[in-house]
Amino acid sequence: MKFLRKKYSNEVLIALYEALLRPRLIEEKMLILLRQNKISKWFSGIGQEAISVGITQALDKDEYILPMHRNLGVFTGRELPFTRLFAQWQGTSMGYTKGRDRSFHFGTKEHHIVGMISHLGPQNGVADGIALGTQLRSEKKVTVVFNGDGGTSQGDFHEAINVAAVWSLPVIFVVENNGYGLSTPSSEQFKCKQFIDKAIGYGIKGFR
Ligand SMILES: Cc1ncc(C[n+]2csc(CCOP(=O)(O)OP(=O)(O)O)c2C)c(N)n1
Repeated sequence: MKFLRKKYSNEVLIALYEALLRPRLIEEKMLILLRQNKISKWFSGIGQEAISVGITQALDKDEYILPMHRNLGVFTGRELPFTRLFAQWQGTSMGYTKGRDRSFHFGTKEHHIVGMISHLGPQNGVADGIALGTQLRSEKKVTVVFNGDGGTSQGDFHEAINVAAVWSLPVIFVVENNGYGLSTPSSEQFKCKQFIDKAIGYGIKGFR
């Protein structure tokens, strides 16, 4: 097999590989615990982890990330202590939401992660707000907000990108297209060929 190593050293490549492997191993364990009825829910990001991991590794540690329910690589990338992470998923008082939730609806200012808003689209507007703050303080920081392909069908997604474009806010809107909005196939969710085509309409850059 031929790998495209680019300019990266062995150390960097191994560190990236380990960063990729960590969420995968946790997820495999969580899926077993789910089948054993030891945890009550889990949204798998298996196969998508390079997106969370790559983005988190590329950012500075104090740049805000607004992840979704399949972005475990953001949490492991920011090195949240495992004891608290697992307590969160088990819904115990040591978790980030102190037992009020057992999922990914949590954040930690210490690690510059804003907890996902369950209604999906509205978190794009929060990203705009964070980015506006950095812009007003003349900080050279970027804010990254994750979306699933299904979540992009919400009006908030459109409004937030439009505002970010008009105000030139330093936000990266990530769309992870895994072919389904939970269980609704893409064909029932959107008609565009690819999401970056929408960027043209907003007047922003789009990369695939
Ligand atoms: C307004 C609203 N409707 C429904 C839900 C339930 N829900 C949570 S995740 C999700 C799927 C979203 O699909 P997508 O954005 O493609 O993400 P995926 O889970 O497929 O990665 C749904 C419908 C919700 N959280 N909020």
